[in-house]
Amino acid sequence: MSQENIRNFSIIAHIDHGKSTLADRLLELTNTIDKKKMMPQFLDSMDLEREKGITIKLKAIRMELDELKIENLKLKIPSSRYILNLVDTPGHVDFSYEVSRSLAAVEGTILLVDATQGIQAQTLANLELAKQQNLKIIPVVNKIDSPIAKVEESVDELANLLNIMPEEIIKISAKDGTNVEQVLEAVIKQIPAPQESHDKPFRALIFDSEFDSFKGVIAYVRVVDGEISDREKIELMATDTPAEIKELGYLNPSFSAKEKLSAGDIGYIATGIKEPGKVTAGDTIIKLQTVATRGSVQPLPGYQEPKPMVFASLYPENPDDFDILKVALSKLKLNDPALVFEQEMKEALGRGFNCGFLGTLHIEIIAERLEREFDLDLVISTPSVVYKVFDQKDKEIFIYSASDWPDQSKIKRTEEPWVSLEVIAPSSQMGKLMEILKGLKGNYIETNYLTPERAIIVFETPLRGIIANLYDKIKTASQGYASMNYKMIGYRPGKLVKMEILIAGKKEEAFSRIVAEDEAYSEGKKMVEKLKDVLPPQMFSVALQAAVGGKIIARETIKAYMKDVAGYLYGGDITRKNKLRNKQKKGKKLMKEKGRVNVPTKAFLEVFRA
Ligand SMILES: Nc1nc2c(ncn2[C@@H]2O[C@H](COP(=O)(O)OP(=O)(O)OP(=O)(O)O)[C@@H](O)[C@H]2O)c(=O)[nH]1
Ligand SMILES: [Mg+2]
Repeated sequence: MSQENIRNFSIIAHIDHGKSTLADRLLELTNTIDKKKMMPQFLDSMDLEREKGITIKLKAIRMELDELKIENLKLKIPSSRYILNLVDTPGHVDFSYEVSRSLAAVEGTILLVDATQGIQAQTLANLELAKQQNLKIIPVVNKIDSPIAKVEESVDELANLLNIMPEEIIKISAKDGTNVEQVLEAVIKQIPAPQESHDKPFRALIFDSEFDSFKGVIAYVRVVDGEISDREKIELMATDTPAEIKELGYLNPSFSAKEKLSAGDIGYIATGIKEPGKVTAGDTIIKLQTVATRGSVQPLPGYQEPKPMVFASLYPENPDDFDILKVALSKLKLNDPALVFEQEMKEALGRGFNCGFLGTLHIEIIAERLEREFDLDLVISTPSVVYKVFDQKDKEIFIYSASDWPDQSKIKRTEEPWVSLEVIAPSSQMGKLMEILKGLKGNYIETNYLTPERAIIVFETPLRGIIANLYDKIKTASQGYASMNYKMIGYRPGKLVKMEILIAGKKEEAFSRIVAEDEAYSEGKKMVEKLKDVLPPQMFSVALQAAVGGKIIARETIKAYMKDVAGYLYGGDITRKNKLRNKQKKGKKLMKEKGRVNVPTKAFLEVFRA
């Protein structure tokens, strides 16, 4: 097929504005998925995505339109065959790197705004990303079927933002399908076809990848120039890795093997490479070069490295699982290149990794994926930003994890990262939100108005306060109508101390966190109360304490409980019951001696979410 008839596009929006639901309707209109297999948010294929009701991963899928479908749908476009490559993207801010990688693979994007919500923080942030790529933008207002939709208001807001006429905005219901044909028409009419470049040497951009134990690393690619067949040898430019293609083809939605991929196509290449670290998002795949051709093909621009905002340490609960965790992280990184990790060693915890994430939801998702996909039980430290500590000689040290915090006597002064925070909200909710923002101890900067009804509050504040669940607080206070975004602005002085948690008298390093000196007492109290809630009942009573510089500042106790392990063995064999009870007694004694309380991964996640 000629490149003229290919359209590559993504759907971008704030979280929950209906991207995946619109994708469903497009898949249906183009008969891409068998009706029997169709289900809501079809492209959210990960269990975690379905459970949480959010998209986590970008997802590419190829759709086809032919003359017959065009006639049946009465589409006002030239009758022909078209290939439509759609990339669905996540809306949550923690997964914005997925969005930026998707945008580099396409020529245009649908910008969706939920009419019940209006423009939100990630509408603006993702629009900015699309503009940087010079993409054609198709503005669409969704959820017009909803009784609480403010359709005309949302249309005006969006027209204002894009500086276009309101008539240019398509009004749809992705849920019931109203006007979705118009979106399809706009994609074909307005989004430019990929530029003709068949004759150039083959170059493909890796925008995503995953590990397959049989086919090795599978790279998801956008072919930029030339073409490649399924029997050819390739090389990955960044890591200088040669490979022999095992298979290539399209995604619709499973792997559909083909003989070749050509310029303009979006598809996959199974590389056979077994070392996950050799394949990186943003790298360029070219044909294996000869001595004569080496150096003649230039790499594609690739991606800007994502900047991790929060750091947390991950340790396997069972130290023997360290190697499994190591492999798991590198396999996961293929599928989530925003994750960064570095090996570390802690006295109390053994060998583990200090990992960088884009936000706390990102940590939660990675932890859950490690548990589910690799069957690992983890110990996760409380997430932290990167602090700067100056020693008595005023030498600066970067601190990535609370457990590296020096003894207070060695510290001359401390600094922490600040961000510029933007909260977008209906003007009527400004009061409530200002209350929350004031609690952050930052500086109010200004309020700007998108429209008379919708304002953007700008605040400067320590990043520390944002990762402590500001997102949820803002959502709750505004019944979901406000949203936020933030940018790093640099380091500023702050009086910080390390707070430690003792469980049954023993320091649990993973719960240590850095807090502002004047908040240590309230933070400590909050933390032991939360721990009391989330720790599973123990067989002996357990003291929970918070301490700063060795001084206890808060305390709670979990009362002992007696579990009858033999209770379920009703009737019959009394000797078996006694045996079990004796075993329990022994276990209890052992645990008491060790003074260890088993803290499940879920409890770590619950505590840092508090
Ligand atoms: N009433 C109504 N609800 C809709 C419409 N489109 C989507 N929804 C609902 O909005 C919610 C979010 O839809 P999704 O399609 O998952 O939104 P998304 O933008 O893909 O969300 P993320 O990928 O997590 O950012 C779901 O409950 C949908 O059923 C619509 O046109 N009308
Ligand atoms: Mg989605």
